[in-house]
Amino acid sequence: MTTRVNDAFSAAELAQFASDGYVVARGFADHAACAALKAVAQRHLDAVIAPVEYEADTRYPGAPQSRDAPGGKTVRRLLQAYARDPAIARWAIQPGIAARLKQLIGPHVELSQAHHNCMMTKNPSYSSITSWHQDIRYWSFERPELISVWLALGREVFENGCLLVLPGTHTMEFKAGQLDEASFLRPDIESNKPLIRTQRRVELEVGDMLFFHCRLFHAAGHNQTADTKFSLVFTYHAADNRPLAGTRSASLPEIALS
Ligand SMILES: O=C(O)CCC(=O)C(=O)O
Repeated sequence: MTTRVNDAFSAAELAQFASDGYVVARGFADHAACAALKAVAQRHLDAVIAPVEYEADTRYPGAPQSRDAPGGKTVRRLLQAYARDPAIARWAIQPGIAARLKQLIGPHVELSQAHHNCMMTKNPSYSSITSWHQDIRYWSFERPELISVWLALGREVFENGCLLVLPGTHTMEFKAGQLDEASFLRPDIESNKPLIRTQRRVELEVGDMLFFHCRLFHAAGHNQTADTKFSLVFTYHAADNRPLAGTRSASLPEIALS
């Protein structure tokens, strides 16, 4: 697996993560590595290899009402990516990712198999909108300090539903009334509107990798292009930040990075 020679964030990149809650490692993976991972994903998508999440399962705005509705069985995520293929597993725990995560969360890093751990497959014909949310809302760890790493296997732009982020929200406090019953940020509330206007598009080229904090509010739109958008996403935490016993976060063994 070839990654860029400089396997560390610069001081400026670390400062950006601290203030904005995200940073992009541009050109992290070479095109051949991305093509190989995408070929695995395409094979699993074509054969609908379980476990998968269908568009209908998301219940997001614009999603088909049921698996039997038109487009209901469009695959939105190939789940359990780490266990799907040795090439994907090698990708997830490679030294270049470990080195950067150690800079961000400390010397001992683990991958959570319970969260993200998926290949996103945003389909051009049927893709729903993901509203503003923090990933931590359904995760249960001793500390809300996890980082997700999002690899673009193709170009990600507004038109195919790239991620949108609200910079700095990973350190802000929110009142219950600002969120709906599913903990999405309410766009209809006056006090949320200035914050939502601060949104930035995280547009990525093939091989770019986004690192983002689990408290960072983010969203994404439809894929309005002709091609499926493939993104490989894993979540990591410090080894001393344990998943809480009995919760979904503790349902699968952690994978230690060396
Ligand atoms: O629709 C997307 O690509 C965004 C997915 C996302 O935000 C998530 O899974 O947390």
